[in-house]
Amino acid sequence: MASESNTLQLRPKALTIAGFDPSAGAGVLADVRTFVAFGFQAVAAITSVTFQNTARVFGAIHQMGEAVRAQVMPLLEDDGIVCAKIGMLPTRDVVLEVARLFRETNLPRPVVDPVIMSSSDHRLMEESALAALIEELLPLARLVTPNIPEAETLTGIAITSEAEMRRAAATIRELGARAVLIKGGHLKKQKVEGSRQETGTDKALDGSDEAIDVLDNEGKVTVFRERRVSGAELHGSGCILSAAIAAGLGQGKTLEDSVRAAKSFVLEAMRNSLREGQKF
Ligand code: PXL
Repeated sequence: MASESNTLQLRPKALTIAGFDPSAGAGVLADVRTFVAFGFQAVAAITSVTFQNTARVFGAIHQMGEAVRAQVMPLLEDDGIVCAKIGMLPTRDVVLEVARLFRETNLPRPVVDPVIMSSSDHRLMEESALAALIEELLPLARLVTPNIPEAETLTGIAITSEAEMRRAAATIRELGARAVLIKGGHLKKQKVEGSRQETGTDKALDGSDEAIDVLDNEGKVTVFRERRVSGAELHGSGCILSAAIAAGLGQGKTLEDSVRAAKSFVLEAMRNSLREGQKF
């Protein structure tokens, strides 16, 4: 066991810049778990200390942008960071500092998970931070991974169908992102318009039992279809997905293959997850 931890520094590093969730379902702890599972040494900078358990968020104390920058700069002297993801960015100040870090250093282009609300509906990003994220960070991202409510906030498009997911993805690319993955897990109980599946058959789909993710990679669209995992809205699944995609990119996979591998990793995590608030 000791040799395991002693060899960590020989591994390539994956960086997360995200919030701290003490219950470990989401945020930095979920990212670190994911990076380690993909064979990376995880390094991290914390943007906000949140107070929460598996059921809900009680509050948060946000870091200053300067403190986030001060956490990352020494890591750069160590070298070896091959991939990065960005999660919760609570304030405009933090967004601007994080954007500056990626603009002014040779950090790899990050996967950006635009965390706005917790699944228990607690606001994790101040309103004024959103415009800064769009203007300053999206153009620096390799991929941005909004869920449906986040994609609606970013675009102003009400999303109730696969066609609208595609339109929103194109709109977010027009805002400056190179690639967009819209996660359709929140597209519920609406008719999802039939269109060409990866397998090539046209089919009308009921959004309540099929989850659709739309990837628009510089205009090349891939639609991922999955049977919805019953009852499960795994707290932190968005964090795990974006960390796993970053890890895939760090392993040299294409974006499409990284998303595919990340989705099966998250599905496995969901199958093994505890239900919200569950006690042993
Ligand atoms: O799942 C979104 C999320 C991301 N990051 C942190 C969180 C949450 C949700 O609660 O707490 C730190």
